[in-house]
Amino acid sequence: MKILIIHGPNLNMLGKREPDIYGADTLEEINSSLTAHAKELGVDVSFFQSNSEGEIVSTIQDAMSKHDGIVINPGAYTHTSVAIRDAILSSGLPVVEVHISNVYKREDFRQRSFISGVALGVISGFGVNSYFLGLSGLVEYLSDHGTG
Ligand code: CA2
Repeated sequence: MKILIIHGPNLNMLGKREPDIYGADTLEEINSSLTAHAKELGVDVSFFQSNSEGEIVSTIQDAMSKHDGIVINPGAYTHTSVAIRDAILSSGLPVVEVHISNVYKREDFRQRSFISGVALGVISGFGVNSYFLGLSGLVEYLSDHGTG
């Protein structure tokens, strides 16, 4: 089972700014813990981070032929991107949307997601643990429903 984990804009700054909201771990540390977690689950994970909407769209398109599912933190594009939503929908892949912060406790503009309506599920507010919960949930879903 091959899972792609996508980190959207500004998440390359994790651990370097705003630790009160987004935690103290760097993206590299999070990815290496996720790799260890994936090994325990018996699945392969690969990672992609971009600050560019178009690169994220192209990566989702490419994932169709290479991966069985996606865990994505779309960052601020969550609240703006019809293009990422359309790419997820046309990929046909199961996608779990994750957020480090609880977006429903924050500003009004963060409470609209263009992604949630095409996602398998959404996890928000558990800190970086949201990624681990999202990965576990996706792997369990694929084990039960097949990788297609
Ligand atoms: O809570 C999340 O995971 C978000 O997706 C994070 C986005 C925000 O726009 C969403 O509403 C919720 C922002 C990511 C910014 O990441 C930073 C990390 C460290 C330092 C500065 C920014």
